Amino acid sequence: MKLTRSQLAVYVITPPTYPTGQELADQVEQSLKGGATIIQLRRKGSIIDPKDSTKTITITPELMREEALLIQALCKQYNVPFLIDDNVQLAADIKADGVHIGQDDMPIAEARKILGDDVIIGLTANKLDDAIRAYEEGADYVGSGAVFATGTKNDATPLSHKAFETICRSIPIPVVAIGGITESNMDQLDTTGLAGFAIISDIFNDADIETKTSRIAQKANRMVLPH
Ligand code: TZP
Ligand code: MG
Repeated sequence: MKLTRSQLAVYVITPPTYPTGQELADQVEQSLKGGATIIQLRRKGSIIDPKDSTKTITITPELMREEALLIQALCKQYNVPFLIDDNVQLAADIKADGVHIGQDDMPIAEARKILGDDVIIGLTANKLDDAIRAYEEGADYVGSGAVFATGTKNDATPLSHKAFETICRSIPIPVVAIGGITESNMDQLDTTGLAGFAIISDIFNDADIETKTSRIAQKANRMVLPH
């Protein structure tokens, strides 16, 4: 099977900030040591230079590819799937395990044609009808949120607990929660039927990424038993 529910439990997404390259890969490795069960490389445009906040570093295709290859090698070592956000062509070129695409990105059918049946395709679906369509069109899992307020994605629309639970219970493919999830609030999603927790800032803002991830993994693994 290309993706099991338990592989989605601790879904770690790279931050839209510094660092880049090897330093980013080192941080991702800390999360893998702590128990990340799947990794998504997510890069958007440019990021702020930590040495000078008035400057930005552009995420060029070359840098993105370099980061993808570094993180892919780590994921192989830790035996967890490696996904790329948005960039279906890069995923195909380097034979990533999967992609995560949004409602405004490439349609699933087109991504499937490029990637083939063995590659994981995850879709963002924040509305019930989008989630049902994602399932019908062949997505392997759905990401839904924002389940809590988040400062990481400006346009993330908040989803009520009930609406999130309804999505989880209405489709046979796994649903991952995203948006504002922390070690302290993740318990609130217990009993929704979710498959996993997708997290950026609570993990990468911590000085000890490995220990933070392992506490999250302990909680997640108690809550997201396959059913
Ligand atoms: N999609 C919906 S909310 C979000 C994304 C990518 C950001 C999640 O980041 P954080 O820091 O875990 O809230
Ligand atoms: Mg996208």
